[in-house]
Amino acid sequence: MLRSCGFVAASAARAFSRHVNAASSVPQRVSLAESDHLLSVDWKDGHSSAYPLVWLLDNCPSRINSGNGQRVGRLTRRELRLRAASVSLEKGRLVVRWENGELSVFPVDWLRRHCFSPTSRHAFVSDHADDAKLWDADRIRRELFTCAFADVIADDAVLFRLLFNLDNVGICLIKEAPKTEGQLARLCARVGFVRETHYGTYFTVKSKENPNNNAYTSSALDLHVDLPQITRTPDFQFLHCITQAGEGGENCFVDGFRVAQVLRDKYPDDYYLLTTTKLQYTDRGCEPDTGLLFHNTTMRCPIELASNGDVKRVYINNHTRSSFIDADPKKILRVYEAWTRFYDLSYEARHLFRIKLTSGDVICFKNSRVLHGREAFTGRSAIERHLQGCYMDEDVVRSKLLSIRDAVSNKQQVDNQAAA
Ligand code: OGA
Ligand code: NM2
Ligand code: ZN
Repeated sequence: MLRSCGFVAASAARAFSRHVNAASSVPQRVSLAESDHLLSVDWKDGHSSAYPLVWLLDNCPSRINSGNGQRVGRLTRRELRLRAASVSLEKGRLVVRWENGELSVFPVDWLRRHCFSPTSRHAFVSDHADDAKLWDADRIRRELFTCAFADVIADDAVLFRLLFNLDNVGICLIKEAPKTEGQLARLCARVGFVRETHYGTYFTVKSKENPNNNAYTSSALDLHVDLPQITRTPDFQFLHCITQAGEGGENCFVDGFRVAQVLRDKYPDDYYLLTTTKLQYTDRGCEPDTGLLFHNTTMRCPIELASNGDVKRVYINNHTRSSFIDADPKKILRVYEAWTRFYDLSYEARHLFRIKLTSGDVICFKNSRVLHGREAFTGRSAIERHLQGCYMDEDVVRSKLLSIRDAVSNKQQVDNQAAA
């Protein structure tokens, strides 16, 4: 039996749901601030929340289809300034009687979860791997979430922890999968569905004749993310090792967000260049199995920032980077310096996590954040080494996470009580 560990182990489910403790969802006082069209709630833990009246009316449970959670109808202009005739706390619920006679009843824990305070809003919108979960080689060697394939297939709690770590840490290892093609399909069916690309729903990574991609040779692959040359670059990648090379074929992984952070702190000018200069990525060829011709090209910054300045994605791939650089010729040398600096930092031993997959391993990683590479393989290995790969979108992964979160968390609480 494989012992699974990780950044977030037994308490993953609990930690994942934004924590609202008992005292925080007990309201002590509600009041109206008519002039601001606000309703205030003072909570037992000392926190106060202000809710816009128009927002309460918009979110009145009677205006939401309780079966599917979707909003029915929409606010009219006349309703925007509708006043509340009275507000009260009744049986642990907030009751608003509106001037037009309508009544809205809100569960108080729902209100607390939807508080407009900056921290609460941040928790809603933040899509960034928080700094605490960035990793270097030592940390990921110690804490890589590892589990058995059969457990992922059979047990929602293991699947939850796998996906949680995948989403938040960016890399996980599944061991002991059967050593045949088709296992990724079983894994992906557990999560949702696969992201297809022109390389096929599932692609075979082998040394091939007339390779239409450097991945399909026995040469080394520089650290990269897959497919920055298509606009919707896949979010997650799964590689199932069916046969490993005797000699060579090791993989390496780097937390691209961590490297971007170091670059920002130590070489801000390089960071500025990589976050503002658009490079071209191109992929042109034909898929032998289907005869499908493809020609994709993008222009994008190697480090993509969110509107709040957080790193959102990295698009680093020296194999598919093509010729065009959208910059003044006098600046081009500096762009190459910055690009090279990102690679040099990535290849530093402190950042580089090396692992030789063995037959039956499935390595899962966030293609938007984690760079991967491989060493060359030779001799008989050049014929034998065989991986199967596929991609998945973040919506699919997050959807599964949220769908099983409550059940996993409830079951864990019941198990904990039974064990106590
Ligand atoms: C790829 C790739 C890694 C490997 O196919 O894009 O990075 O180990 N392969 O062959
Ligand atoms: N493969 C493995 O972006 C790339 O070209 C990486 C993708 C061929 C699907 C390789
Ligand atoms: Zn790759």
